[in-house]
Amino acid sequence: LEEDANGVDSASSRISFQNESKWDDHSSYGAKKTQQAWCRLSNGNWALGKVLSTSGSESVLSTSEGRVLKVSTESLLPANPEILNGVDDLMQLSYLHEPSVLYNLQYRYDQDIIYTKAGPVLVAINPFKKVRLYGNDFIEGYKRQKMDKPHVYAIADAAIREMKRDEVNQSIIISGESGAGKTETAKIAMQYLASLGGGSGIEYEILQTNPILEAFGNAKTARNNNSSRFGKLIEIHFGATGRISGAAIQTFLLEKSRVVQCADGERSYHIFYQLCAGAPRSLREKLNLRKAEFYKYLNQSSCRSIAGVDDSEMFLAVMEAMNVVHISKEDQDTVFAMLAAVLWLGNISFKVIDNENHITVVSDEGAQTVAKLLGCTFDSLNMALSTRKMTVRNEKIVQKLALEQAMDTRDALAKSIYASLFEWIVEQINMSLGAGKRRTGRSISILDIYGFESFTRNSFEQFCINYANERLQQHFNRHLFKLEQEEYIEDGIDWAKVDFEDNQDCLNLFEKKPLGLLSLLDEESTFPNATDLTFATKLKQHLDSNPCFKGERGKAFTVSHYAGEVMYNTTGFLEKNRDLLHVDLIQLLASCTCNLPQIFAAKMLVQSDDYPSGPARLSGADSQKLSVATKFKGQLFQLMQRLESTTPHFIRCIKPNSLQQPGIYGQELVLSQLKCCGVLEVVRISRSGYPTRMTHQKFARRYGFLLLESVASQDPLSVSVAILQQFNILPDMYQVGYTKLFFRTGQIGLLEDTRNRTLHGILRVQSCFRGHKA
Ligand code: AOV
Ligand code: MG
Repeated sequence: LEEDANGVDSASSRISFQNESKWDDHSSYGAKKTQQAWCRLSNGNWALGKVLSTSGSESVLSTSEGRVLKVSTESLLPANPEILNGVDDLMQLSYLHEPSVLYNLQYRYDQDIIYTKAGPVLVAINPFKKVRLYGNDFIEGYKRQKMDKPHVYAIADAAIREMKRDEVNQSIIISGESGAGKTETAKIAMQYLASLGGGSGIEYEILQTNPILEAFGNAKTARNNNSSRFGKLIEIHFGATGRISGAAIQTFLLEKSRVVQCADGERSYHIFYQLCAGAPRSLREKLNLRKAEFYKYLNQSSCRSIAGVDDSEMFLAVMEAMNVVHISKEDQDTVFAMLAAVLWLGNISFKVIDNENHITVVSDEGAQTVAKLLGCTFDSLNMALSTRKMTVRNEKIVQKLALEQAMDTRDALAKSIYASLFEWIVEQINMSLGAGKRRTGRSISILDIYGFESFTRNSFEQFCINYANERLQQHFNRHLFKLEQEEYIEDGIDWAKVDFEDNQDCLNLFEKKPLGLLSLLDEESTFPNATDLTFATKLKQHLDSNPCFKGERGKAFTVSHYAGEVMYNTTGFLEKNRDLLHVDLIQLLASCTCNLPQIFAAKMLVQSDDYPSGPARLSGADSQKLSVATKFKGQLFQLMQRLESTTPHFIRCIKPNSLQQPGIYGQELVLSQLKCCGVLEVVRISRSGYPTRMTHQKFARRYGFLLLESVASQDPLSVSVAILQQFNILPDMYQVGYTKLFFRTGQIGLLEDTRNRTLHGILRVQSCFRGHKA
């Protein structure tokens, strides 16, 4: 007999399943009826076993692996009957608690069934291998409603149906940690929507935006070989006939620091390696291209290839995709020239010319190639990288740069060219997709942002990424917990409130004015003498009492995010937030004969004029604009507003292991993800809740014509009640609110079916009539 580390300390005299009520307050399964129970092992995992005996606070359990354990009775949780193994929807579980949910998901995962419903939310567990769940047969199956198992296709299909039925725009919101499968899931959803077709190949164009954006915006990180380093919202537009009429893509904050540096074992953006590996001979010669390892920006990390990925093949795919979205061959060549210019910029070297560490650019192959690719002279490039024009007391002076400053200037130029190039490509894609056209129809948006990240070293990029995830989590909470429950209460129906982890405190930590992380960062960014250390100290001074904040030693601080604690290092925060490009560089770009640098420069000048004044403006710099954090916050607010006007469909991606390997299901890891996004609570709310609701008027209008007997009073409520009676909807299955009717899952389906059948019948009769007359 083994004694488990749980200890035996309860004085209960029966199997009390103490947690039962916490998870499951209206279960009809008595504890004693269940002989099977879950117990937590000392390693944190859960084991299923048969309760052999119980005496006092101790129970003896024989596990399915043949071990016999003595455990505290209190720690036992009742197991679901076998018939419920692997149910499609966690709502169907009789006992809803951590082990039963974990087990159900694992039971399915082991059979490559990676999708499971958690009430209204689709849970998707990353298989890290090809699973046979996609393609035309499946798409057709879901379209014809011959298939009904949980699937991304089912979510996309529901979005289409609801868009048509309610005439409301829809959104598919995909969240999860880095590497959980958001981007793949977004593509699967796009595939389904694209199958609706649109004519003139627009649906194919939409799909072909993926290889382009991934090449330019994704990179290998420690968490994910194909990690999105930007956020993306794609809005697919539908015309009156229900076919695709166009699309628009909005991107958020690209991580541009990666262009000039990345952690060891990580890579810069895929496109650089693809270009080096896959450019045809003529292009190689024109751009003076070398192998990836030749370039400093690419060889500072030891990693240059990704297992199972052929960069040169990918390059062909990207070129083909660019053709599809109507980027001309000429423009493509300019794009590649800009990429080569960025790579060669990294190889530029400096020569110290005096004892004050002032430098000049070495006129070697690197600098000469950059000048040629951008279309400027070596002298003007040298000037822009080695000096800075400044106005001091109304007098224009030229300051010589020291080595450090010059290197930063060179890197700033590389980053800015790349970020502008990314933006420009997105614009070209949008033009091709008809993003600017006036729309009359409806849309479905798919949101795929960078997932929550926590590395050993976290910087400004993780700070922004995790802030975005925090906002998204709130949107999720609002829709699945707050609004849901408020609606019940407002409409006066019986409701026992369900608690959930609100992340408002953490958002306040970021957003509060004047004493929040973002405000303090902006304030510090305006002081010319501020450093990353003064910033860290300031945070500690003002925020230490905030429960979500913890000051750390030196330049670090910790934030308690909904998904866990992350320690940030403030090194580089101020500079990245200011993101200044000195006028010298903008002028250099403007003077280039190559058209892309000119376009980039023009845009930067417009942007700096965009915000002529205002509190957010950063002073002390030559080029004035909003800080990165403030701009990002604004973008996120806009995004949230846009999403608020849509009906959301949520997909939660789960990463079953951190090795990016198939077949490994880490209970602890899965559980922490389920917990932090409140999956269990969502299921609880849905199970006891009423997910379908309709106003009395709408209900009466929609189904009133199905009534077999006329109703004495024609007011919507009476008509509604008559319909409910005629269709024998059980009283348990609905509640009548002041303004709306609330239904449990599945109840409205019967009514919809009858309505559709009846309408079809009427249409057939009508067309018969017409045929007869003709
Ligand atoms: P992410 O978008 O959530 O991470 P991805 O969608 O890039 O994660 O998924 C990571 C990897 O998991 C992919 O490259 C695939 O190899 C694999 N994968 C994910 N979903 C599937 C699926 N349905 N079928 C097969 N393989 C899959 V990040 O962008 O890092 O937050 O920021
Ligand atoms: Mg991604």
